[in-house]
Amino acid sequence: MAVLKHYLCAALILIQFVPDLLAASDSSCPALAGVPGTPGHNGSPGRDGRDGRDGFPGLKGEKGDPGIGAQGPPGKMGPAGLIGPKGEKGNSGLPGGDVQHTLTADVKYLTERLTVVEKVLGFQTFKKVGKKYFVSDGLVANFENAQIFCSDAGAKIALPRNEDENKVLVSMNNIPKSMFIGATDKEKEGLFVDMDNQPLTFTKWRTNEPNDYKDQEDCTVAEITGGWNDVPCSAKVNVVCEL
Ligand code: GN1
Ligand code: CA
Ligand code: CA
Repeated sequence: MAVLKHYLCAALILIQFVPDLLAASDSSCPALAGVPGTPGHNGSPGRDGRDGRDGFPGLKGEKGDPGIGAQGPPGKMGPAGLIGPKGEKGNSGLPGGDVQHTLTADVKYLTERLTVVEKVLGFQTFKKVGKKYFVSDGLVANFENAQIFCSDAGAKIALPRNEDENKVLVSMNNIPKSMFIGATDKEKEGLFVDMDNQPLTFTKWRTNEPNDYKDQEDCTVAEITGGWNDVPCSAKVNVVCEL
């Protein structure tokens, strides 16, 4: 019965807008907390606060998020800085005289080589071996005319100074299968020298040569086999010059 009474009182409280019912049952309900009233209206705003005191900045804010725009163009060049300290002394260069000397020597060498090459290009055939060129216009003549021909061309009659040169020279042989070389024993029989009267530093005499056949052979030929033979200077053979 007491439980039922409690429920009834609770129902009466909920329908408090019926004050008579609430009053009639008030004397017989147990004490219960009242329902809160509705909140009151806000009061009027207070007065503005005082400014903060200088020298006491507020707390630092949080770091902002990175920007999302593209990188801008480089800024203008800054102004020149102060002049720095004096640098160390540089290495000494080549003396001017040495540079001049080297250049002069180079020009001289190149000029000489160009002169040689231009002469070579004036011949019908030529072969190079080392720095030497053997040249020919297909002339067949005696030794005297061979010398004149080569001299007129600004060259010398061919004289191989080593095996390589000898091979290249005889490879230019044609009919009559031999060519004069610049070696004679005109001055002293049996002593062959070059056109500057210097002893030969390379020879390729055939077996039993030089034999001064019939005491009439003071000039020399290189035969197609590569061997050398002394012959009369009046013989007519191929003429090859060297540059
Ligand atoms: C040649 O061809 P012959 O025998 O007359 C040559 C000589 C050689 C000789 C060797 C102009 O004389 O120089 O010593 O063969 N003459 C000529 O047998 O080439
Ligand atoms: Ca001789
Ligand atoms: Ca001979």
